[in-house]
Order: sequence, then structure tokens, then C-alpha cells
Amino acid sequence: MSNFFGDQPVIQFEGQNSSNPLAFRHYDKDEIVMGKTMAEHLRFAVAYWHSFAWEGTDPFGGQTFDRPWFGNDMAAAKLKADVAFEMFSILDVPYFCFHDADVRPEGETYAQSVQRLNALGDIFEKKIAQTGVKLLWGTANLFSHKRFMSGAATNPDPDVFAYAAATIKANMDVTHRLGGQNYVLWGGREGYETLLNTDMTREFDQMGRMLNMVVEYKHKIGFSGAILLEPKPQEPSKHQYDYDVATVYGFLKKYGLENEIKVNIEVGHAILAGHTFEHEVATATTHGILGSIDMNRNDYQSGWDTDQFPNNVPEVALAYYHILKSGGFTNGGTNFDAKLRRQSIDPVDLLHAHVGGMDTCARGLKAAAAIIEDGTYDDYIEKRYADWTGAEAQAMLNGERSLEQIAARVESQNISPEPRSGGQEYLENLINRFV
Ligand code: XUL
Ligand code: CO
Repeated sequence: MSNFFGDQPVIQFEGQNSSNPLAFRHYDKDEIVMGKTMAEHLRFAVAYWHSFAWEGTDPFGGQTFDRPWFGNDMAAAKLKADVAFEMFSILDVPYFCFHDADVRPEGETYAQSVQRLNALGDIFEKKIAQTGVKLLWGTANLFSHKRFMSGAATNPDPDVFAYAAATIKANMDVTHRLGGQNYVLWGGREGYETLLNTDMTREFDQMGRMLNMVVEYKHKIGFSGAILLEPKPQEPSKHQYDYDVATVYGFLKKYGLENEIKVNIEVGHAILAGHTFEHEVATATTHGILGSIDMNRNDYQSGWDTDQFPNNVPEVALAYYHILKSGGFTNGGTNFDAKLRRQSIDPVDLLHAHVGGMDTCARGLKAAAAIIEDGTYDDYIEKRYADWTGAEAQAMLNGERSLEQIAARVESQNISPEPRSGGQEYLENLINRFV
């Protein structure tokens, strides 16, 4: 076991009055909220890429983090795995997530890359057994290497499509072997830089075929986890096809996948798409495709994907409200797809970031549960639509009335609806009582 965090004991819940910066003030994993423990509701995961693979670079500057595992060989990859599990245990998180490229050095050939990935799979298998930390999801990085610069599934070159398919297979295999709860696909290069060189019709069909093969393979190997697409409107591509949850739903319907694939929704991606996070979660629950969430926070001024750790309780609370109302996570969880600021170079910064993020989510979850348990808000919504329970309203809704019949009734009964208040300010004040 490594000692990167210098004998830091496992972080404990100490309650709201604690001033210990390395203690939870709100996340008590055993506290029961609406019939389940907070740990069972939130299902926290640490993202391997931001915490252990990212070097602190930005478009204008190079590496700022100095980590003993930075290197391109298997010894470095093993040390990285040791430190990753050291941190998972200190934080007492139940899950982690990774891309192949985060955990193993790229090989000279496809076969060597897969062999290295599988060697890391062996290491993870032992660490999972030793620590009890499990895999929330695995995924393939189909966007960093230059071979994917013009797309993976949507590449004009069928050899790139084939390489991507083979890479997805290898990553599904290792995810399945490690008992992963989900398999994620984020298409950072599935889109375009310019429409001038792009045949969108072909690219959609290529992506539809790839995802159908993923689903076929999932059933073939008996992977019981969920397949998730992660929407994002742009960055790195100028335009990405998985723009937002609604766009993904339309795509899934077109290719017959709406009952097979769900979404992994990320806070910052929602903001980049011009939505709120709760809008994206509510759209997913409306269509029955909520899978999991990538928890973070986006800067509202910058216009790019800042991947900050969350600290906006109202934003998080409204998202968990919709998650709880839809019955909570099944396979999904709360993955911190969040990175330090590049000046936060100390090991302890990684702990502060996650402790704060976990506490923010715990406060959001408890606020969401309080809104539901109080009931005033849900009653308001119920009453707002209450007239739809009437017999005539139901007849209109379930297809028993035509436009002519409705027109005849409106005329004969001289129907002239009175406008009703939408109550927004009242509702904002009501929600503020809980967040
Ligand atoms: C990129 C992003 C990815 C996915 C996994 O913005 O969110 O890290 O979560 O590929
Ligand atoms: Co993400």
C-alpha cells in the first residue's frame, strides 16, 4: 500500500459543528434518508482521470502537478493504482470509474494496449477484493489519441470505426470482469469541426450501428450493468451529436435503443448546452432514461468545461429532488467528474475537494428529501394539474375526443378559461426553506 497522503486516517462524519476540514459535516453514510442510507442513495465514485491522470495542464501551460506515478510504464501504472485505492479508502467512497487510457500506458499495438489493460484489470480485481471499493463504470477513451481526431464511430475511415469497436469490446470485457455497474460511452469526437467536410447522415448511421453492436455484445456476455451515453454539446468538437438529453433520446428512438441505453448526465455539460442540471435530470426521468450522474460545477462565465468540484447546494438539491422522485439510482451513482484547480498542487487538496463535494451532495440530498417529506411543494404541483383528473379532461387525453368534438363542446358550453397564477415567486420562497 502506498502512503501518498501521509498516514491520513479514514475521514469521519463529525457533524455540523466540526471545524475539522478533513471531516464530513453533512455526509453521514449510515444516516437514513427516506428509507435508505445516504451511502445507498448517493453511491459516490471517484474519477480516475481527473484525480490521477491529469497533470494540471491548460491550453497555455504545462504540467503543474508533481506526482510520483507520472510516467509511461507499467511500474508507474501500478503505483498510480496503489495511490488511487489509498485515496478511495481514506474517503470511504464505495465506487470508482476509469477510462482505459487513465490506468494503462498506451501500447505499441492494439494487442499490447489490451494486454496492459487486462494486467491492470488483474490488479484492480485484487484491490476490489481487499478494499470493498467497487467499479461504478468503465469506459474507453476514444478521443485523446490522434487516430480518433476525426471521430471514433463517426470517422470517415472504417479502420478507425473497427479500432474503436475493438477498443470498446476490450473495455466492456474488463468492466464486466470487475463487476462494473455500468458501461459509459462519451463521444467527445463524435461530431464535427466543420460541416463542410461532414456527411451527417452517414455519421449518424455509423454511430447507430456501433451502439447496437455494444448492446448485442452486452447481452452476449451477460453484462447486467447499464449502457450509458453521456450528453455534451461541444468541446472538444465544435459540435457533438449527443448534444443534450433530449437529443440523445431522439437518437436512441431512431436506432431502436431507447429501452437499452440510458444517460449519464454531467452538471457542466448541462450548463454548456444552455440548460440547468435539473432540466437535464428531469428530461431523463420524463423519458425513463436516467442512468447515472457526473457531479461537478461549471463556471457560468467561462464558456468551457471547467469541471470544478460542486459547492452549489441549491443546484444539487433540485437535481436530487428529481432523482428521488423517480425512485433514486438503481445501477447509477454520483461520480465526481471534477478536477482540482491547477494551482492546487498538494496531495491534501485532493482530499479537501472530495470531502467538500461529498458534503455538498449530502446537503442537497437531505434538502431534496425534506422537500418531498414536507409535501407542500408536491401538493402544489398536484393541484396545478388537478383538473386533468376530470372525466372530460381524461377523455380528451386518452383519445376519446376529436378536435371537432372538443370545438363543439367549447362552443356549446361557452368555455372561456380564466388565467391562473404560475406562483413562481411563492415556489422559489418555498424551496428556499429547505436548501
Ligand atoms: C468529458 C467527460 C468525460 C466522460 C467520460 O467532458 O465528462 O470524462 O465523463 O469519458
Ligand atoms: Co463526464
